[in-house]
Amino acid sequence: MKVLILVDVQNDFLPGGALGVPGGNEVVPVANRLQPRFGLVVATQDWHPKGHGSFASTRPGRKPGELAELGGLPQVLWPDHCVQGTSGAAFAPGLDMNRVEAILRKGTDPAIDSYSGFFDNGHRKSTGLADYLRGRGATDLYVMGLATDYCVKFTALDALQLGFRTFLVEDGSRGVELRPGDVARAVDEMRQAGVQIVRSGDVQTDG
Ligand code: VGL
Ligand code: ZN
Repeated sequence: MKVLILVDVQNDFLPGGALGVPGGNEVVPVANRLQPRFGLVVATQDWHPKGHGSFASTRPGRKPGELAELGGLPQVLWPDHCVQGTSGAAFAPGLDMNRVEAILRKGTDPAIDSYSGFFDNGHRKSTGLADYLRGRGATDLYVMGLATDYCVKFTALDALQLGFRTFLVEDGSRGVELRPGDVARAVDEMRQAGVQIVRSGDVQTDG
């Protein structure tokens, strides 16, 4: 069975948002168009407590974009974003949520970040998403959303490692591009690992 995973299509990742991704709004119509072609649609939601350890604001003198450490791992510092219960953490306006059967919230532990929908960045705790998907008979996972160079990439790489046939919907994803070329490098990394890079127009209806 084919599953569509919508990664972090949230207000704070839209242009003008706290962690605005260029062109981030453009993934919404792609997500809406694709959903009817899938047997199951799930969404991840970046969902940080106030004062999350990834926020530059928690470290005097440090700025967003700088590199630091969190939970013993290298950590990019971000602007405050996707704080639980705020409008910035809400799903993008116009994103059809009616067919979304499960919403997986991540990044809730202040002491470690969680880019992937499957594990925290240290692969210490599972979110339970893989077991849920297996229970539903998932075989092929199509990953798209925000941001290509962070949460989309790590979700796709984990999916592959977990044994799912994994696809990146490239035109349904946009990246932060902290450094120029980050998106192209992320796509290359996924391709080299075995993720199949596809366009939304080429995705066939399931079954
Ligand atoms: C993300 C940075 C921080 C993402 C989430 O959704 O790609 N990026 N938190
Ligand atoms: Zn985050």
